[in-house]
Amino acid sequence: MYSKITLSIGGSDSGGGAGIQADLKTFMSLKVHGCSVITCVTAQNSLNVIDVQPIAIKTLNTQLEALFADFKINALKTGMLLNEEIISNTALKLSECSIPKVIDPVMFSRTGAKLLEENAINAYKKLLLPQADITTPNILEANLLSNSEIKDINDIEMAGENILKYGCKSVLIKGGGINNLKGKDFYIDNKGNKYWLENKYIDTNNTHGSGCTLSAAICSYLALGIDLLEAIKNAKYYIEKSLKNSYQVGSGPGPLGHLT
Ligand code: PXL
Repeated sequence: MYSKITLSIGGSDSGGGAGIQADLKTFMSLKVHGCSVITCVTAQNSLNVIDVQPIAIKTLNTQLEALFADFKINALKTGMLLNEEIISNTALKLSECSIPKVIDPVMFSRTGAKLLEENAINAYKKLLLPQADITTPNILEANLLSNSEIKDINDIEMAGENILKYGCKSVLIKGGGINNLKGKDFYIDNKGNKYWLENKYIDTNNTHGSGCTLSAAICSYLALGIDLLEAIKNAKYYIEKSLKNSYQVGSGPGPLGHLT
């Protein structure tokens, strides 16, 4: 128990539903030891993101250096990286370690709140996607990474192929942003495999942090030594259970219930 170590590099959600807070809850629930490197601090509740402040680059780097100097990290994920400078510094540090990397290209929350500066998308394409074992965009993020306007299943498959060209080993496009694709995600990898992965759709408004939780769960299962496709299937089932346990705290969408 807790013999494997995971790392989340991302933003703090003061509301406790997404970001680093969701990741640490996921790590604990899946029985790995979670470390965190904070990239930015959001001031948000269940209704709004009110403010975002980046962490100083020196502080970003010293957090990463402290961890890599001592812990044997088994797998890592990135979440909200906010701007080009944070992406390029993170990418440089990550290029020095060869552990499984889950890149959640956080640009928009599922509800459409903007979480990445516009000029930073190229930095994702050039610096982080080539290092990804898997990247997990939602529909809005897949649109930006593939210059498309996804409307249906065919568009998703095309977008997956285009995102793969940036050098990531695999892509999981989350269908949840499209009405008849809830619970369905498209997986494609650089070995020619393509699958639609489907779970039971859980009808709840309390989905805040579901993207963060999915990538943190994939990261946990990879740290535990499970193969990528199995790790994704396990993570999707974990999301299904956490959505069943989700709850409302403020007057907007509530978080997942991570203890399953
Ligand atoms: O769900 C993406 C996300 C990631 N990181 C932080 C967030 C959010 C969404 O609100 O707040 C810190």
